[in-house]
Parts: sequence; structure tokens; C-alpha cells
Amino acid sequence: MADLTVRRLGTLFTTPVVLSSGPAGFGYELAEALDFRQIGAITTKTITLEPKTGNPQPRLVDCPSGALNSIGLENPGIAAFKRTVHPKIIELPLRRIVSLAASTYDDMSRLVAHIHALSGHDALELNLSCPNVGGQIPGADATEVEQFVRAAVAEATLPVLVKLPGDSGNLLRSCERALTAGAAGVTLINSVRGLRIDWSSGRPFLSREYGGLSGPAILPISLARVFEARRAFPEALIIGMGGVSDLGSALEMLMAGADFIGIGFGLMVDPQLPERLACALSGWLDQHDLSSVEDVIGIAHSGGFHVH
Ligand code: RRO
Repeated sequence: MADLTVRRLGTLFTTPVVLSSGPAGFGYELAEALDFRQIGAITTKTITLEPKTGNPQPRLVDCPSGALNSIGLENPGIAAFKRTVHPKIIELPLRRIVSLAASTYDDMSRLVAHIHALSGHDALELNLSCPNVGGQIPGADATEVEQFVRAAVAEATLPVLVKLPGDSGNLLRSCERALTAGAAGVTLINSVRGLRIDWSSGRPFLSREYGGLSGPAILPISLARVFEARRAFPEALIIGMGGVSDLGSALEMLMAGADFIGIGFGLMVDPQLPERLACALSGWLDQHDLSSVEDVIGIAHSGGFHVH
């Protein structure tokens, strides 16, 4: 059997399949549906200092090959996370990445300090790219990215990853500033800003008009972003996500240079997709006489497979 393990951040992950922040909640909601042993890590729903109820309904609408969401960062806040979520999530047999968002650098430092006091987590992911809370997305401005990373790294004992937008700002400059400021890697990409009109009423469908598009519709965008980031930063850790929904798209994401593939929208369609993907990946590697998933990561940058 091919080896699906990937060693990154000084840690061994059982597979490169990661649950993206958002659809997976805090993981335990999926305990009945999912074999956690096939999952490299879960990324939690993004936590903020204060609880948030999110945006008014409607906040989710179907799209061709995807969905547009405007959840609005709904989460219980850091105090409830520590009290009720943390004790449950650390029982799950998989690695944990805690996603955090704040509107100021000081608040980001404070959030990180709260997580610092907990044990059992493997990395932090700064969500600098939520498209649904109004104002400028911090991840679109390389200077802001750098400041948020500095604020987090100063307090962090865990590796800090940064989730960046795929459709605003200068991605490579933001990656560069994040990595220089001490980020251990980047998560690419968040959902892509979009809009739908309810043609029966003539009004935008979502309560906040715009939302974030995810699902197979954005696969070529996420692949382009991961490919260019890998080309520019050969050593950086990259979690690639955006439209991975089957074996083919998972392979594409790995070949583009992602160390991990994140599943978000796909989990909403089929909660068992992540474990089926891990299984299909292993079967595909066996069929092609490849002993490890490492043999495909980034291969699109080195001329693909060499036929003997
Ligand atoms: O909660 C959301 O509306 C949301 C977030 Br925080 C995010 O990062 N990406 C997204 O598509 N939705």
C-alpha cells in the first residue's frame, strides 16, 4: 500500500487530506459520518474573541458547480471555544488546526494567547480572507498580512499558517510578507467573491448581496494560485483548496504543489468525500507503482512523470 503520510511542521499527518475551515464545524459533528483516521487534520470554524451570530438569512445559495455563502463568521467566541469545544475536539483522533480571525493586531495577539494556554492543537490558521464581514479583506494588503502574522507569531507556540484570498490583492507579495514575518505556511484559497440575483424578485439573493463562491466552479482559480505560489516559494508549506471534489481534482491540487488538499464545499455535498478521496489516492498511487504521495506533490513543476 502506498504511503499517504506527509511530515510537515515537525509533525506526521496520516494523509494529505484536510478538512477546510467552515463546513466541518468543530469536527465532532461529523463523528458518525467520517473515519477520522483517513483525515490528516481538521481546521476548525474560524474563532473570534467575541461570539458572533453571523449574517441574517438567506446566507447560502446554490450555484452551477458550487455554492455562494455569506455565513458572516458565526462562531461561539474564544471563551466558549475553550470551555465547551476544546475538551471535545482534543478527543478526536486527528490533528487540529485552529482557525482565528480578528479585526485588529492586538485582538489577534490576544486570541493567540488564549490558544497558547491550551494543549492538543497542532497549528493556527489566521483567516485573513473572509469575504463576508464588510470592509477591506486584510489578506488583500501585504502590509496588513505582515502585521497580523507578526502579532500572532509573537504570542504563538504553534506554527502559524495564513489563509489568503485568491481574488484580491497581490497574492505572491502577501505570501512573501507572511513567510518573512514568520508564518510556517499559507492556505490558498478562500472562497471567491460572487453574487446571485433572485430573478423572481429582482433582488440579490443573499441578505448581504455578495458572498463567497466555493466548489468545483473555482477549481481552476485555486489551482492557478497554488501553482504560482509553489513556483515562487519552493520550500513553503501550502494547503491547497478550492473545488477539490474527486480523485482527479485532488491529484491536480497535489501536482500543482499543495502539500495538503483542503475539502470544504465537497464535505457539504458528501460528508464521506474526504475519506473516499484518501482511499482513492492510495489506490491510484498503487496502480502507478508510486510508493508515496510525496512522489506527486509539485510534480507539475518538474516536467510531470517521466516515461521510461
Ligand atoms: O463565515 C463566513 O461567511 C466565511 C468565512 Br469566515 C470564510 O473565511 N470564508 C467563507 O467563504 N465564509
